[in-house]
Amino acid sequence: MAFAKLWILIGLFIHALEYVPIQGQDDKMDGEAEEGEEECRLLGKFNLRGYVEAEDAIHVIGGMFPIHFRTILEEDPTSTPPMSPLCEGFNFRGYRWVKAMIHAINDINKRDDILPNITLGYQIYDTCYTMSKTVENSLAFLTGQNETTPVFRCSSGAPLAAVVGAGGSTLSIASSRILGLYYFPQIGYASSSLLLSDKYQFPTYLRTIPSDQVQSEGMADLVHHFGWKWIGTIAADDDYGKYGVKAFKEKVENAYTCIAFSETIPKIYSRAKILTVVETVKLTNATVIVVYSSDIDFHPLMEELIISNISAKTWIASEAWITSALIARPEYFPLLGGTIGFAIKRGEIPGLKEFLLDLHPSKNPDDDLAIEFWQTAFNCTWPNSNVPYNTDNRKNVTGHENITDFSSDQLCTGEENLEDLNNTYLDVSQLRITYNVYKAVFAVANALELLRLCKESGEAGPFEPGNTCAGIDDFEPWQLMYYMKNCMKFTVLDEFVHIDEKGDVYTPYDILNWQRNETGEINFVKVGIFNMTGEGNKEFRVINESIFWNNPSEHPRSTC
Ligand code: TCR
Repeated sequence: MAFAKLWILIGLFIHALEYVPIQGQDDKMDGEAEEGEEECRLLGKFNLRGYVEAEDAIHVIGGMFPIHFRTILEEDPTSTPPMSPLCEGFNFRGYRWVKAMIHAINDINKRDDILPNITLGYQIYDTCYTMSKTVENSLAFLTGQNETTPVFRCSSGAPLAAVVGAGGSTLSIASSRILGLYYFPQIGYASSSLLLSDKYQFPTYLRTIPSDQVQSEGMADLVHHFGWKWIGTIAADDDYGKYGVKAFKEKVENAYTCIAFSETIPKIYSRAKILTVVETVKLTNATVIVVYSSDIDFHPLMEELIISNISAKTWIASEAWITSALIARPEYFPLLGGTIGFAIKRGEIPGLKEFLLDLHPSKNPDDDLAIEFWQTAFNCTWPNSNVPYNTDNRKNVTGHENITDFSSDQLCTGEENLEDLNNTYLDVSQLRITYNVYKAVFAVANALELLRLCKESGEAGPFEPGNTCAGIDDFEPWQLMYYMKNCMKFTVLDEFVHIDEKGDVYTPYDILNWQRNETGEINFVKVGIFNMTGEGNKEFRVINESIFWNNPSEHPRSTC
């Protein structure tokens, strides 16, 4: 036990030393030779870099994912140089998204009908679900880390083609403001805020998830369909929650339908603020409540709602929590049973399950994420590893002021079996955002392929002067952006994908309802669909009889 802890402490120490400050250019200006200059150095520890064995040109696709839930909040030091914060709280779902990106890249590399003889690599950063890390990551992508002026490639010389990410809308907005300055292509897989459709502000942002304009319209149609008149709203305090609810209100309010209350869930945990939301929910006579939030932000409120024994409400879920394993727990069913919500299109990714299972810490001793995954999943400590295990530094949440170290006394044996794990990482039954990640990688590959074919075809190209083409080994980000903006029609896994000139897609939503099966688990039962096209044509269908209601009066009457 003591032994295991010692390793963890040493690990933490090494961890701190390994940080390469972004302000570290001063040294460089003095003309000092940089150690490992040829190598792409990465900020922080939990970053991935992969170059698949390459004979020809390598193009790198950047990625940003929430592999951890948060950074460790610390007082700003004023007597020491600023350091990038450490992250904690391993996010199995985010890690699955990372794996889906790598799997997509491997699939493209295996094919010879797309980018033949060109090998794609990846450079993936952990956003830790925070703004500061995301901004840091975006700068690292642009500067290749060591230089102040963007070079669009890491210092190994491999060109960075585009960035996939960055998870939540607020993070994508922050990174897109930086990447957009240099006309650097970015494609999101989960950021659905309507703000991102504004091409004046975000000229180089595209996405594989529909804008929340569509979802909010669907929610309003749902409310009108059931004739509910008195609706409460709860939003996460970010660009997803706030703008999602704003659009919903604009669409739902009419002579018959009114908003009973509008609450926000704080971004930084505050029990006092959460309790005011609970109080509002308790006192309101609205029986229908819309929650626009990610599961991560909604969870602390959920915990308090459960304690206060609120029941007989119908919850309308936004896409980010409707199928979340963090929220869809049997113990929450008394409160949340009967929830109705919108889920983006589901997909199957051949070979993903096998790829997810193909993970073992002993495969690569430098793969810190694999070690952290193993330790967290199996509640053990990997022998001789430096990887900190599941520490929780949050203040107030756990009631502890100090670092809580949950390191396990148990050493991992390596014999633990992934297939025994009942964990969201391996659950491939609801691939929605994961599927979007896969599509996003293909969108980039498709643009690269068009850029490559331009020269090959010998025909006139789109670039001035002289209608030229760009070369696949030597192009500027804005040239790739030309293809990402104008030519985003392609097929992935037999699905036709069209990303329009605003960077938006229109894919249908499933309307899901939470019901319990015989074994007490929650099933997401499809009770309808909502589909809207770019031209505003829409289709809304709900099968009333197949819905399970939480209210004693079955189909609730939410009246004033
Ligand atoms: N858009 C949210 C983030 C988000 C998400 C999710 C996060 C969505 N769906 C699923 C985790 C899991 C939808 C945003 O911020 O735009």
